[in-house]
Amino acid sequence: MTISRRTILRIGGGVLAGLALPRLLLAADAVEIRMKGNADGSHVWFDPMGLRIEPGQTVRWINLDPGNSHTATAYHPKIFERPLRIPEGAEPWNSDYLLPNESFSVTLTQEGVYDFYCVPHEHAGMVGRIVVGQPGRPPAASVSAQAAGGEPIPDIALQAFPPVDEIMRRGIVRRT
Ligand SMILES: [Cu+2]
Repeated sequence: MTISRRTILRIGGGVLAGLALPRLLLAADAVEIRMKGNADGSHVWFDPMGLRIEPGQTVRWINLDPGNSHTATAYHPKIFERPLRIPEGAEPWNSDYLLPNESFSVTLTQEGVYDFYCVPHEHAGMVGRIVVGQPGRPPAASVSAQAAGGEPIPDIALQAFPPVDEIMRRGIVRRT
């Protein structure tokens, strides 16, 4: 996995230190996930919130919400001690706060199901799921969603993840 971002880490850069080496990347073939919000900020979401890609493809999150900062953060014990919801052995990521029009990219090489969230809006259900290749078995989510220590995942977020089979069938799942 490679991690890149176009902007300097502003907040909490220490959290990322040691997790992965950022490098610049031309992500021309990246699949885009947009961070969106409505005008009064009462609804925020990832668009799409479910995505299927092939191993080695790059996902690029871009904040197209003029009124909010957002993050794309993997559920992983190494990042804020959250439950593991990406494949075992896969490197977790944390975009840190993206201001409007900032973006962040991750290349996912390992097959499986990757769940991520927005740090300030997880409690508003701002989560997403990426399926890479053919997931071998149900995501860690279904067996150990609350197994790790740290803050449990709120119900509104748990209910927002699109089902894996729907992502496999449709390729892209948008907020309804
Ligand atoms: Cu957000």
